[in-house]
Amino acid sequence: MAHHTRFSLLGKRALVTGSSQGIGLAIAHGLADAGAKVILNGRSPDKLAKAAESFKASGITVDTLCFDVTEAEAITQALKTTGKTIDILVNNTGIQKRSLLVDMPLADWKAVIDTNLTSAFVVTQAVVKGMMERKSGKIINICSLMSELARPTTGNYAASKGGLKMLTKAMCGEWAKDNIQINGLAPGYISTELTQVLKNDPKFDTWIKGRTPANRWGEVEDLVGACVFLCSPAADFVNGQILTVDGGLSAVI
Ligand code: NAP
Ligand code: GCO
Repeated sequence: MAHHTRFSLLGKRALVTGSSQGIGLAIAHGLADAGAKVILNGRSPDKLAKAAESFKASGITVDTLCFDVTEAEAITQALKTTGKTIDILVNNTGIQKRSLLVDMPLADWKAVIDTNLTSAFVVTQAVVKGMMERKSGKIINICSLMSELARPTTGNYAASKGGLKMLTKAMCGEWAKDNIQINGLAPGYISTELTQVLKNDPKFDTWIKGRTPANRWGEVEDLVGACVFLCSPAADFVNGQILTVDGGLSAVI
């Protein structure tokens, strides 16, 4: 296979959940640049329209599907409406509701688990049957450094990302035989709206830059190459793995 086709996504259609901003939007751009037709997702039509505009400079037209990943009916309805084949699914949507476990409202626990973990199960269940019929598919679950390491006030989030790591392996166990590759991408600390509150805290900002061997926050672009690789033919024999992109943070103490 020629090198330029090994990493090509030409002829593939990708749905990236939670791609109206941040990591999801950067991944969507990367998949489009590699040749995929892209469907953006989020809960806000205005944010999705703005995100779609950002592709126009490259002459790329993207589709959008506006649904809340915690609403199973909305997911099924949206995918039925589009009727388009999904070859690549990136389960990217994730939120934080930070507080110590001892005082954490049950609603905050449920919201994070539903958005970060259950949604991957529900959206994937709506997409994978087509992949099984076609004997082909790529699923990327956006895990986290917190699939392995916890930090006080993020117990709900760490549990959701640890669960997503194991769901990735479970999906591999059931669908690798159908030529579907399911892998996780685990970012370290990346500068987005989700972490803005941390970056704005001089103490935390200094700590994380010192704790990360690369001595910097990650940028959303730092994740794109790894995601394109996992979505490409180059990764057809990679399955059930979690690829960590964290500037070395999880490798050293
Ligand atoms: P972000 O900037 O807050 O973006 C989150 C995206 O998810 C937005 O597009 C948001 O759009 C969408 N979203 C939120 N709730 C949704 C829902 N219920 N249904 C559909 N879309 C929803 O966050 P990010 O930093 O890019 O994070 C993206 C993923 O990377 C998450 O899974 C996160 O856990 C993971 N991650 C982030 C970091 C980091 O340091 N930033 C590190 C490791 C892993 P709307 O609000 O318009 O719906
Ligand atoms: C936090 C952060 C982390 C990052 C990321 C690290 O509160 O410590 O939000 O959870 O978002 O998941 O990989």
